[in-house]
Amino acid sequence: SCLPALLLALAASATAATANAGQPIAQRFNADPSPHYFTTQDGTTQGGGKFYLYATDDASNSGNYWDSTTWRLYTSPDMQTWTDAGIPLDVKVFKWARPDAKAWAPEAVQRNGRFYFYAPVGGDTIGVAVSNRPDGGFADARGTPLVDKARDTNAGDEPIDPAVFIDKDGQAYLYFGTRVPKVVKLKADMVTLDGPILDVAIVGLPPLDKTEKPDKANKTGRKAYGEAPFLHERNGTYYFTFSTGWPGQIVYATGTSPLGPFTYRGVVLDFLKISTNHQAILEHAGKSWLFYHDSLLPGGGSHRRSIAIAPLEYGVDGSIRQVPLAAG
Ligand code: FUB
Repeated sequence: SCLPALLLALAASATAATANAGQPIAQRFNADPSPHYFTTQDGTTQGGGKFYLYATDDASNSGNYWDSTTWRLYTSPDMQTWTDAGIPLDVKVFKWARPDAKAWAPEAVQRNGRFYFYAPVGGDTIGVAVSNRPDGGFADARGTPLVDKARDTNAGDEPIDPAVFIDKDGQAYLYFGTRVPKVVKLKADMVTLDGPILDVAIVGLPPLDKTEKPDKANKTGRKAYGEAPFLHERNGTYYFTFSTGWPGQIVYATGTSPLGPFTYRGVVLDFLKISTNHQAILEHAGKSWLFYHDSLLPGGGSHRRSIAIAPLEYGVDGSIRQVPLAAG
């Protein structure tokens, strides 16, 4: 049987990724990870799979602000070695965008034999582009924003940080927003909103502890939603993770529906030494991984971030164990 060899290979890959836990995955500044395992490169049913990691490109910003206008892609066969696959697209793909519109935290989805790229453009819109391949060839899927602060009721002050979750029944949900988390259903075409934009309710947020520095706008005395919404499901429980602000912890809340409400459960990742925190969770081959950004590359900082990966573990009650930060 090839099972022992397979188990050994799985154990070796888990050990290697664990050994690198929290360390930058590349020598280039990048942030806001959107990691995926796509089953093929070309969207057909042929061929093997690969990991794709889409990112905000901090290496091409001014160093003073998140003002890059291109996104960055990394690929990996095993999550240990990552290859810089260049620019999958830039904001110019969206003709309606201002040419200097900032390219912030991206999202990507493989569905319908195609690849969809969800792009916060300029802080007030989210665009969606589509391609037959994950690494390029993206074209604007609509010719108009998917979400537009000026057009859509309840889009909130800042429709950024898109994250898509597809439930077992095939229903897709788009999460986004700063300060107030938003959710809206997507039609099966993945490029059309299906119904109203709703606020995501998070209950049971705990009081700030004495050492916490709340966001200036947060007058509640409690932890609050800041940005970076992300939804994943495990054993029938829906986990909503997010950053609590600027600076922020990554925390999680759970519920019984992708629409919420979600009940606060605890901290996944503590404050970093930089202003933003932004996570994604990837489940693959029975293991879970936390992707986030930190500032551990030489010259790192709030606008010079680097993506890191760490194993994510659960207690028997479904609680997430807090991930230790790597020294640096
Ligand atoms: O990268 C620009 C912004 O910083 C993202 O949209 C936020 O999530 C924060 O990480």
